[in-house]
Amino acid sequence: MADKKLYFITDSSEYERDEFLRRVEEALKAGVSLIQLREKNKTTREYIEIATAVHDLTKNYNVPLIVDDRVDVMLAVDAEGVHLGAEDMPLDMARKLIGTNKILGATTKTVKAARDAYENGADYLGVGAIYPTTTKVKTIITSTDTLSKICKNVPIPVFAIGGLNPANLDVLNGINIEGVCVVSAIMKAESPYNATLEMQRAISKLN
Ligand code: TZP
Ligand code: MG
Repeated sequence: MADKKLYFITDSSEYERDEFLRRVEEALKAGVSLIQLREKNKTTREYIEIATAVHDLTKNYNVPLIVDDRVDVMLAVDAEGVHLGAEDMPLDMARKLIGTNKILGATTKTVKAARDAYENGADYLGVGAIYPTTTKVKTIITSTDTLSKICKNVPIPVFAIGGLNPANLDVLNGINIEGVCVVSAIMKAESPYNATLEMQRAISKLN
């Protein structure tokens, strides 16, 4: 089976713009498979500005950029996809707006929600939090048992998320995930480049 993917989700809140972009580019250089721009406290104008800058980077590395929460921002910058949760635009409506060529991701925490997301057009799912996380999020822990059941009940790729780092991936062994999403393991690392490589090494050992 192909190596599992590393999906890097950004958080710009602790960094100046240039340092944030430098960190994103380090992760790209080290070879992350996907990037999600996740902004919770920006105006629409600010979100579009940083999305444009990040998209300029991701295009250089041929890495798809997924915009969190905002279909309009994704369309405005012509990013490759959008990621939506239970409080965001309904997936079927988003699919109508973005067309069939864009990537539609969804957060789900139950088998039923996962089935619904798939039926409403999701291309992939994020499932978690697997561990408690310090990244600002309304955290509900999702058991690895639920994660495993979701993988067995939807035919689309499933990514595990939440508190994951190179030292605690063992719980994912034997589960048919497409890959792993991380925020802080890369974003807050002294060297995002080295952290990405470390994470990839750990992921490559999963079976
Ligand atoms: N959704 C579930 S957990 C989470 C999101 C966005 C945050 C994951 O961040 P970290 O820093 O990798 O725990
Ligand atoms: Mg959301």
